Amino acid sequence: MSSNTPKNHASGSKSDDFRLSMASLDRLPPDIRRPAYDRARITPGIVHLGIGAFHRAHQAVVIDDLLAAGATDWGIVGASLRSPATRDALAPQDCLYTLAVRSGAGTDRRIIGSVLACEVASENPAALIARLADPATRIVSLTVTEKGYCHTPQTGDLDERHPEIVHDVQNPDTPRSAIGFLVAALAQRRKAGVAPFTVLSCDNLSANGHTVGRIVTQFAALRSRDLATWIESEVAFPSTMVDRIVPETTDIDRSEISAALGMQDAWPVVTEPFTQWIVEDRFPAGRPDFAAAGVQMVSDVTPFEHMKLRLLNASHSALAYLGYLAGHETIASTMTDIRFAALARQIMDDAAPTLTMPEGTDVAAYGASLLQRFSNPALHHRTWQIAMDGSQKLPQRLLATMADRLRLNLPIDTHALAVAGWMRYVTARDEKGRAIDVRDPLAGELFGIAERAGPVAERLAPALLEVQSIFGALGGDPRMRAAVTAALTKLYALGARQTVQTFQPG
Ligand code: CS2
Repeated sequence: MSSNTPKNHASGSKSDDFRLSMASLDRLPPDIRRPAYDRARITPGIVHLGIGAFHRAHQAVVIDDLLAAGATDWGIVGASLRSPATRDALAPQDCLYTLAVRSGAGTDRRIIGSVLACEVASENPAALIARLADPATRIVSLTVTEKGYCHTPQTGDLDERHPEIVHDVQNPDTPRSAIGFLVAALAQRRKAGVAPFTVLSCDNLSANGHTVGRIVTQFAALRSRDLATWIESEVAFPSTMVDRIVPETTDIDRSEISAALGMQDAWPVVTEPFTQWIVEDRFPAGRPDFAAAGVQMVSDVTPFEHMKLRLLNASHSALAYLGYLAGHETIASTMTDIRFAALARQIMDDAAPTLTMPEGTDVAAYGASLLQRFSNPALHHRTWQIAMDGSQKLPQRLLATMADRLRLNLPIDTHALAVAGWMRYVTARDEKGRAIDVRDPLAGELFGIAERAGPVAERLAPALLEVQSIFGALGGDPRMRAAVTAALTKLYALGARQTVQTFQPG
């Protein structure tokens, strides 16, 4: 993301003397925690694809905790698929960076040392494949966002017509997609008689392990049936539920953190105190003792993943679309309007009857804690950021709950309002007629539909509901059409703020 790219810091310039690095660690203020372990002795057991802010505030922190406790000697090699920005920011600082944990009570800053190197896949695909194929690599984890899986969100199947997949099938040794890299490396390991790595998806997809396993196998089958069969029987794809709110780092964050360090950090990450990671315990190639850092190891993550997607991410998306339309820049600002907070709570309450949780899970308490987290005034989490890629997010966040509620004969109007908010948003014009910068792989298609339908709910809602890759059969359900059209009609008539303020769930 260009807005997130730090300004270039030419190496050798004077400011590098004051740059965070191994050499400058002992000049940090004494209250800032730093890696208290010998980084030279760490081996690269984990390769992470998609080394963005989320990974660096979540999994990399878990590994840093384990290294500090002497519970592992595995570190992380991070790779960006395309952009050199993270590597360019982190390489001159020996991949060290600051984790700033912010709450109303203040900020806690700490230096993370678990990332050993950063690579850029597009610059040298063969080098990354070799790294993945290296027997030292035992886990390949991913945060490539929903769209990075090149699948059809509604069905969870590989999208064989996706341009990157088409490219990667034709050029298996110089892939572009994460899926292409995984399969290229697995094929090399198989050929060399090396046991496969475990694939660990850390994205907000439902059944993320199962889903990535299916996509990888389907892609491999386009190359060779034998390879697909080997992957199916030999490779473990444990599912995980990841949770930590990590807004994009801004230039203001960079300056504030660099000032506190007394030296420059080109790409710190900013987050909340809460963090959670629930992982299915299937790692035939071995793993660090994740539980020693508070990770919950379970045999089936599905119920927790559903709870998180349908409570946290669903209400996040609802707040993002409707909050943006109502003129709120951040989630915390949206939450200051008690009617928006009530809507978020209603989304969660409506999801609850669709969940089957292990005994002892307090869904209501979880929901209450989410409302608190969303209200954290110290996090500048933009509604625009969460609104991104709605076509990839809606199915698992909102639509699955709606389908379940319809099966249970329950009303769906709260979720319908959120979906209508998304529809209004993807027209790319806000309520004052200003352009919205819609970021979504389907933005062009959605905009075309909106242009043809015009700002008329009775035409726009059914037209968008016909997009199969998002809505599937649900889009054709008359109850769905009626509820979403009614909500969109209100949004056009009253605007988002008033619609939410007068909303009464059915
Ligand atoms: C957010 C998530 O950007 C989004 O779509 O809903 O990134 C959310 O902050 C995380 O899933 C929280 O764990």
